[in-house]
Amino acid sequence: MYSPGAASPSRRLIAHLDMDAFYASVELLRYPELRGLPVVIGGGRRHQPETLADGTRRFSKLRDYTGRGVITTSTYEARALGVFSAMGTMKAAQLAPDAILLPVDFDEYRRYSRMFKAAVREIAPKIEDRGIDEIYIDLTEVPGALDDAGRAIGQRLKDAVFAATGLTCSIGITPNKLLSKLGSELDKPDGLTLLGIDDIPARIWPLAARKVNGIGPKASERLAGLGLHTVGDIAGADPAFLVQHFGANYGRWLHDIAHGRDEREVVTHSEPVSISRETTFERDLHAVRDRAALSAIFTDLCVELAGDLARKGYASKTIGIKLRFDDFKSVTRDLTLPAHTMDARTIRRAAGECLKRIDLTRRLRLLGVRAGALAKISELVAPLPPPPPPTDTRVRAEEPAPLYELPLFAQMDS
Ligand code: DCP
Ligand code: MG
Repeated sequence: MYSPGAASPSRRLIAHLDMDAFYASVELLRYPELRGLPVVIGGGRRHQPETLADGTRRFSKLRDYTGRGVITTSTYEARALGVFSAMGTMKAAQLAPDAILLPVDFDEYRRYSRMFKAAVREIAPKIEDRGIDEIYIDLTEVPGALDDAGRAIGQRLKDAVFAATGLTCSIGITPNKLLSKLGSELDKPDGLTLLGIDDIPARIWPLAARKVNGIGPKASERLAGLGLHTVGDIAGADPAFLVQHFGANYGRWLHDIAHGRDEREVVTHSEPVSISRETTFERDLHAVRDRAALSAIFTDLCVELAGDLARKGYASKTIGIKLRFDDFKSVTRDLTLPAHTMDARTIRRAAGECLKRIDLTRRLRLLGVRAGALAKISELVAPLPPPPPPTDTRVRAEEPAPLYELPLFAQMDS
């Protein structure tokens, strides 16, 4: 249940640090000739740049892309053309046909992630890991940090990250996590934004409600329906009105955050129990009659889940699925693998094996895939085994397409 926290702690100084165009910026370190150009990250092995005889490199262009991939991120030059994270690569190709397409290299991004976090930790050890490219940092006890509302320490952190990685980041420094997270976005890229409680009306209230972590698409739509579009609109609403429309917990939370109140601590140790992806179909699907559609959705979920694991730096040993039928009954199955994995194909096979164990006569309304028994990749004793080769040699050169050709119900013995 939401409770705003009892006693207000004494003044805190919290930073939120987020790397700028992270995957793309890491790629630009090895391909500096691409600086200033629209570049998107989202290709596969076949989009690896080629080095020509004269030493120059030949890059893939978005216009040549065919497939079902999505963009992980884009440089700010590509964003100016309308190309953003999570956009289908084919769609991006229509908007920016001349943009350079590079393959995703999670290992390299994780390496840089560790480097920037280590650089920060040397200055301010109280860090909450929020994923591959963002952290919260509690600066309250860093000597001198409070003297100038965090400006000097903020600049020191940015300099240290740049010295360690050659990459820029954006930092928000405020009295709490909520405001810092919003603040770090206000002056991207390469920003340093300091906010106090007095800055809330001018800097926070104009922001769209959905910018707040915790106001998702559904909630922001509901808010908009009530005429509440910005954080300031929420701040001006009667708390009783918010409670009436959103329930006691969420309604009170909305009121508090709109006034910049957030007492959450910076949590230095926390491990997710599981990571999952699920989708509710537009219409109920049948395992046999809608086999092709279901198969593609199933594979998409596994690919997205593998991406989530990679981004968060985890590997999973237990893969599970969740189905909800047209009568709203749900069923789950899971399977423990011989070794940890973050490989989409291995996840897809295991999930397919789980699916075989469910009676599929009813239509389905929801399908989910879950990765449990997680281990930090950086802490695994044995290295991850290489993913198994595609079973069909005909399509071996065409990755990741073969994944989509896996049968709905996996043949584990193949
Ligand atoms: N990412 C992804 N899929 C998404 C969103 C992000 O794979 N839908 C990856 C690529 C990003 C990284 O996570 O580089 C960090 O995400 P951010 O949202 O911080 O985006 P960027 O760092 O790329 O850009 P920004 O400068 O806006 O922070
Ligand atoms: Mg970022």
